[in-house]
Amino acid sequence: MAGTERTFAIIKPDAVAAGNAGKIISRIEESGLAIIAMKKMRLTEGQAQGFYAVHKERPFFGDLVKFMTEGPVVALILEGEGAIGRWRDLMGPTNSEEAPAGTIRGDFGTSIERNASHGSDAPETALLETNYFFNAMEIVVQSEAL
Ligand code: 3AN
Repeated sequence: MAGTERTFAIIKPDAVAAGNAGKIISRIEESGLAIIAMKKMRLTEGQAQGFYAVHKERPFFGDLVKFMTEGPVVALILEGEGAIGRWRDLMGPTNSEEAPAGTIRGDFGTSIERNASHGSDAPETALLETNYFFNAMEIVVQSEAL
């Protein structure tokens, strides 16, 4: 069992522009994952390049940065038992053309690039990505009585 985890999620520009952010947020809530931070923002080119730095040698890097900066995104931190895997299951496979109906990428994405959502792939990347987008004061810890 993975235990309580945090993961980092992005609702990408294609999904925000299509008016699907609310539907995706509903799916997160219905899944039982807690949204402990959330903000809408427009990434700069530098911010997108930094976020995807691991892909900088890949042929699709330039297009990916262009796509991620074409309009606003919604960034979130999700918390729950096994949150990293649960969020990746909700999203479905990377390529929206292969993602089954009922998954976020299957229902709201259109291609491998325009795939509606991002999710961290491991605890280390979840922490890195969370810290890249959010500071401690933006996180609302629901599990603690205030
Ligand atoms: P995931 O987001 O499912 O972990 P990664 O880490 O392999 O997928 O890829 C990061 C992002 O880069 C994907 N979300 C996708 O938008 C984009 N990407 C990956 N492979 C390609 C590709 N062959 N062509 C265009 N974009 C790609």
